[in-house]
Amino acid sequence: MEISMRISAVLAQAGDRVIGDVVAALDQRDQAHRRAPSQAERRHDVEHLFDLVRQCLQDGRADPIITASQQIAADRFAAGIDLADTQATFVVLEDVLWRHLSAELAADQQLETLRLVNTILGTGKDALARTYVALAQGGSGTGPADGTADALTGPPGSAGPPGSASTDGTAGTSGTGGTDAPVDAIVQTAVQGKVGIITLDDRQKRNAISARMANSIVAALASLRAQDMRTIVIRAAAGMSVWSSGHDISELPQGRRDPLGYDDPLEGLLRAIRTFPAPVVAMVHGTVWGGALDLVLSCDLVIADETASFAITPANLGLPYNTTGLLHFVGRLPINLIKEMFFTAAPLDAQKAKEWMVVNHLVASGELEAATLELARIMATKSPMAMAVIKEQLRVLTDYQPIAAQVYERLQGLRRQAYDSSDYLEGLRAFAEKRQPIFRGT
Ligand code: KGA
Repeated sequence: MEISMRISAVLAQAGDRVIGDVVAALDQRDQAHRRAPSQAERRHDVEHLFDLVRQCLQDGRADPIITASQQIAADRFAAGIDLADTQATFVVLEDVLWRHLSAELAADQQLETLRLVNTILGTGKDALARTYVALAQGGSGTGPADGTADALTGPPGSAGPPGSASTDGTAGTSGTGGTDAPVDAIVQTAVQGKVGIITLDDRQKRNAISARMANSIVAALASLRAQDMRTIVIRAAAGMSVWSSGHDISELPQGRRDPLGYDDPLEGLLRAIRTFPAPVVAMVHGTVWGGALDLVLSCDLVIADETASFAITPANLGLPYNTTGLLHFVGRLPINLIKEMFFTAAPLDAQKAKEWMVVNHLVASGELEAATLELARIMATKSPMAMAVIKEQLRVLTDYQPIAAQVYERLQGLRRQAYDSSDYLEGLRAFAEKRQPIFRGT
């Protein structure tokens, strides 16, 4: 690995110049392009990729760039950005890195350097493309994302067997075995017969729904759909006492922008679940907070155990919940319960949740998994076409709320006053500072 250390040393010095050159080249490329990211976003992307190359060199493995590329692909795919645009950063960085390195290194080191850089970025591009293809064209996208331990010792682009890239920034596993996720995967997929299982596993943040988490779940759904899964189960990783802490509060806009606009990743996730053409079951062990309750209610069925509780907490943050989100609640629960839950932000315990029909079935902890999988298995044997169309009919019927443009705009205006207020900023600040908010109504 001597050459890797030498390259790393050169890169440690050249970081700013390399990143600047890549950003400039991409800017130029995008001048005539329909949709260019901002300078800050571009710089952030290039820095991220540059750091990944350095990490791979340091570790002597391509795993970091594979995992990250799968995540990048899942995020970009979900955002509707095409593969060529996403690959451009890899291609330009490869070119600029090579120019910088070849100017710094002795002639006898250049061939090996070229091979290493090409292998790392080629492996990343490969994972990117496989993930896009699997998402877009229904490839299986399953299989562990590792198997690449020797990636830097093989020929460029050789890392990983065909089909090894997962489609969701995670590692998917076919069959009944456990998941085989990369170390930092926060969403895992597994398959049992015709039932696809999506596991949320970001313990550090209590499964907060960050953009990364939301996009990974959307990608996991697309991947499981491509594998013709007939029922999906969404669950938290075993041993977690929080099912999900809701929208990642650190990613909410700091005022002057709709915190739950149409393009918010959580909103995209809710739409993906609601329009998924097969039943989606929430299997709930632990507490559910804020937007995660919207997610649970967006699932077709909810099965919970006695540890489950459900809270909707925008009043703790001073956040004006979006109209579409409120409609989800209105379509599902009695209005007096909705009001109590929104106005108190207090968790509804499992027993009450059963009484109010928030959950379909309340079962003992020890039976939760088996009961959920059995119900999912039964649904997976039924006519997929009938179920898909019934689900869509029910969605359209329950979402159907004709509302005059003027009325909607008035509601948006009221919401805007709330998210432009000091109270909203106070709510966010108080959460970050781990204290109670002091709301002044201004
Ligand atoms: N977003 C971002 N970070 C979060 C988070 C969230 N929703 N929830 C928890 N975290 C972070 C928290 O800041 C801490 O970070 C870490 O996760 C562990 O949390 O380690 P750090 O850097 O300090 P904590 O609080 O120590 O864990 P806990 O004692 O086990 O308590 C778990 C709960 C879930 C009870 C607690 O974290 C909590 O109250 N979280 C916020 C729940 C909530 O109100 N969510 C609503 C989010 O808003 C939302 O969805 C919308 C759209 N809404 O309400 O309208």
